[in-house]
Amino acid sequence: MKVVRSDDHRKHFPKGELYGGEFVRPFECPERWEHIMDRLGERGFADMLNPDALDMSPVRQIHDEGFLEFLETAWDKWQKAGYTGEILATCFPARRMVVKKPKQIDGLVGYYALAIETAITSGTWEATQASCAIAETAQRIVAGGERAAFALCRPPGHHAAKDMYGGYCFINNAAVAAQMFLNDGAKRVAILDPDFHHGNGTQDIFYDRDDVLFCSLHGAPEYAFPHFLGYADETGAGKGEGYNVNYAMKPGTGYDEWGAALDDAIKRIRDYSPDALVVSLGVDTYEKDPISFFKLKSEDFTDYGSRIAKLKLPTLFCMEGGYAVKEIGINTVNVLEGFENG
Ligand code: Q9C
Ligand code: ZN
Repeated sequence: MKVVRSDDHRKHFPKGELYGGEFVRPFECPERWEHIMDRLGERGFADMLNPDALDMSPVRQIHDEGFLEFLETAWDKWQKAGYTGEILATCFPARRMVVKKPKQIDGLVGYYALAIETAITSGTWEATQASCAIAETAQRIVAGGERAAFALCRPPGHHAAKDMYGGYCFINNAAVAAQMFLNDGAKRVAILDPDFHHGNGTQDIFYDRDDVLFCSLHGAPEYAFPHFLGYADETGAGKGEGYNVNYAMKPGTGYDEWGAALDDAIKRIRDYSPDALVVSLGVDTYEKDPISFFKLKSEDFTDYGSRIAKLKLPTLFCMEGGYAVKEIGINTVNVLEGFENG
C-alpha cells in the first residue's frame, strides 16, 4: 500500500510536556515517525510520497473558523505578549464560569485548549498543516481506487474537536478525510478508532450526524485520558443517535476482551454498509506503552489488521498515538501487513 509522509512533522517538537507535575520530554516526539519510517522500509513499503498542498476547504467543514484562526496566529500573539516559553494553557472555563471568547492570548489559549499537556511552538501550525495534507493526499489515493493507503500523520488528530486542541492533536486528520469521502459522493463513512485513548474530537465532530459512524475502543474515562468523554452511554444525538459507539475498557484489558470489542465494532460497521473506512490507527494499546494500560502484544496488531481487512472496504489508515517508541514501527506496520495479507 502507498504511504504518504512528510519531513515537515519535525517543525512540531515542543521541549516540554507537563506530566506528573513535572516538565518531561514529550511522549509525542519526532522519533516516533522515524521508527515507523524505518520499519516500513525494512518491510518493503517502498511506495512513499509527499503530500500535495493542503486544501483548507474540507478542514473548514470540520473545524470552527475562530479556532483555525487561533491555531494560525497563536504563536505570533504569544510572542507579542513578551512570553519566551512554549504556549501552554493555564486557565480554563470550568464549571459555572462564562464561556465567552476572550481577547488576550492567555484567555484564548484556555478557551481553545482541552488539556494542558500539549504545547504550541513556532512550528506547530506548519507541521499541523502538513499532517492534515498527508491525510488528504492519502484519502485521494483511496478515493481514486486503491484498496488502502497509510497516512503517516504527525501530529496526530483524534483528540482535536470542532473548536478544541489537546492530547497532542490540533486538526482532526481522520475527520477531514472522512468528510472528503462524503464530498466525493460516499453516502456513509465509518471511522474505527483503535487508539488507546477515546477519540473525543471525532465523536464531538460527528455526534449529531448519521452519515459517519464512529466506533472507538479505549481506556474507560474513569481511568484514562481524556477523562471527561468516552462512556458507553454516549450513543449520538438527534439524527446521529445510534451512530456513535464507545467500547470503554478497564485497566489491564488484554487481546481477548479487546478483540471481542473489535469484532463487535466490525459487525456494527458491516451492518452500516459504508462506502469507505477511516482507521484512526494508534498503537498505544501495546503492553509496553508508557502512558497506557492495555496489554496487546506485537502479534495481536497483525491479527487485528487482518480482521479489519475482512470488511473489504476502501480503507484509509491515519496515524494517531503510540509511545513505546522502540516498538512503534513494528506494531504499526504489523497492522498494515495484517491488513494486506488478511
Ligand atoms: N497520565 C494520543 O494518543 N496525556 N494522545 C495522558 C496520562 C495525554 C494521547 C496522561 C495523552 C494524549 C493521540
Ligand atoms: Zn492515544
